[in-house]
Amino acid sequence: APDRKWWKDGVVYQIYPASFKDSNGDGMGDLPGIISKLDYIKDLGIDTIWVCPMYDSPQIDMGYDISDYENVYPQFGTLQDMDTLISETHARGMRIILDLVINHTSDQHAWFQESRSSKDNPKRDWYIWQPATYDSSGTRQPPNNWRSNFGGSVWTWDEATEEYFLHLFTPEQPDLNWESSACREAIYDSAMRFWLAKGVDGFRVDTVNMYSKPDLSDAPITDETAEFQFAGLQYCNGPSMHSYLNEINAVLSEYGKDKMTVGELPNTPDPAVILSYVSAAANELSMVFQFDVVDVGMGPHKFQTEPFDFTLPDFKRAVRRTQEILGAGTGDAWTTAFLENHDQARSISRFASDAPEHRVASGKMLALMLCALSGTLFVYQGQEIGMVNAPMEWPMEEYKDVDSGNYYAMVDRLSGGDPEKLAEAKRAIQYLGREHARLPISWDGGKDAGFSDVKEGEVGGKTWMRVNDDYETCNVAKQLGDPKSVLGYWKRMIQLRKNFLELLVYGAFEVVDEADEKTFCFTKTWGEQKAVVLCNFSAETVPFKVDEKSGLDFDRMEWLDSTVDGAKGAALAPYEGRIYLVE
Ligand code: TEU
Repeated sequence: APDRKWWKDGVVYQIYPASFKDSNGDGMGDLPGIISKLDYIKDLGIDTIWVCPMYDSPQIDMGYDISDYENVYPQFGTLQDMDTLISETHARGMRIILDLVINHTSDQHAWFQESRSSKDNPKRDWYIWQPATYDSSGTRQPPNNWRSNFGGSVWTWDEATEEYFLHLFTPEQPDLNWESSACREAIYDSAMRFWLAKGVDGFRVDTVNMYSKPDLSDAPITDETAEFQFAGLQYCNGPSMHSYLNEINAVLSEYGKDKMTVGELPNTPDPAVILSYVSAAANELSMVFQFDVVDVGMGPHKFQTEPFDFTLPDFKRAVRRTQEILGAGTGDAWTTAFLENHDQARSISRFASDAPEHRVASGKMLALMLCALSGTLFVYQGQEIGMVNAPMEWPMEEYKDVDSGNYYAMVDRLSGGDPEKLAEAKRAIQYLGREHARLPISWDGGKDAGFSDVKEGEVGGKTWMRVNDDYETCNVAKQLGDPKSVLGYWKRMIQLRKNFLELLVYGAFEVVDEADEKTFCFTKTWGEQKAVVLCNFSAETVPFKVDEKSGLDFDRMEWLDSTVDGAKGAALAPYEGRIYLVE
């Protein structure tokens, strides 16, 4: 029998508060909005919700810049709303995890305000300060050549105290100095204990491998033409990470043995390093998000690449790498399965087809694939109804994220406004921008897509992000109660996953047709049980060849489900998915 845990068995639903449901007509989602949809989430078959940052914040990076861990962003609601959200979630038999963003704070956080106030402030060393260096011409230079995750240098000069501070993300997100034990204790109290005491069941831990970065020397030059260099291998997985995580676990264990953590693990391709966090022996994080699948085909900068510059075999290999964490090396680790989150374009647009005639089929096929993968399954809001990217025609003004904006501005500056280069940058953003996941949820075909009922005159009379153009055809109300819809299919597949829990959640994964450019066939095995999953990632009908490729015997396969009503024949329809049990 598998070593079952609630956080392994259960399906997690990720909520992005700004875009989920607006209850008060100010154009932005809020906590009462989330509470009003808990029954909907429960009905989908969800066990756990993950709520993205709802803390007080200037919203430079949409809440990942926290100015007060112990308060709620007023447009989202109040602390009392959080208490209600936690108790209402638990009342429905679900769990709730929050985002733990502790690599950095907002520059508006009281800690940073103190830290920057003078060089001898007791909190000076709660952030990472460095003196200037000067080049041969006497020009001031940042302490190293690192590139921020959102472009530009990771260093910003502070005029008042004449030193640079480090920020791996925007300048408004200064990095905390984890080497200070006083700083660490403050983080544990404010960001963790405060919420654990309120009963949250765990955390999604933002950029969990970036806290330890003692080596601030220059990164190797990997791009001769770039102003700053990729330094991810230097600031990720530093030497003190494991001792910090042991401290974090000690805090969690003050609140029982059952708390879960899922950490974001960027820039970590080496399975041995992944296992050093998630193997049962290490026991530092319950599981991690690895980015192999969502980064498939991306170049050194995610926007500097043809978005469809990957083949299906690349995608399959990436899925295999994340699935193999489960059994890699010791066989005692745990993994995650996901295709979307608030930092990604929509999966139908990226990995299948969002053409109107293929959207529904694609959404169901990806649902089937995901529900058959091992590890904890994460579904991102809107994925369950098959929401797709914003239309290509939308102008740049609709793109409001700092990641896209900075990239576009950089291309503009470096190319001297070259229209061809700008068009290329825009196209990349239209494929890969984080905004696509941040469009309001289309709840129905009415005003503001049922997401909001924006009051005239307020907030410009508009939702904070424009609703997707297709909200009249693709929305929750239309799909509720329709078993043929993407939503209906997700419900059925989540149920199937639960009915074959050991096989589908805990089973061993194997790719059958790695080289095939059109189909993705894989098997799942648990003891004597075996399932075969077939997905057609092409717009063509593909003959059903599972026998030849896998050595599996079609006559001994029991049909379980297809995304195409009752399809059992010898060919897969465009974007069809199918699952069989092998007897
Ligand atoms: O993202 C961490 C991260 O690695 C990002 O660089 C991510 O790869 C990028 O957004 C892709 O474009 C987390 C959060 O998920 C993200 O929303 C935050 O902006 C970031 O941390 C900073 O807190």
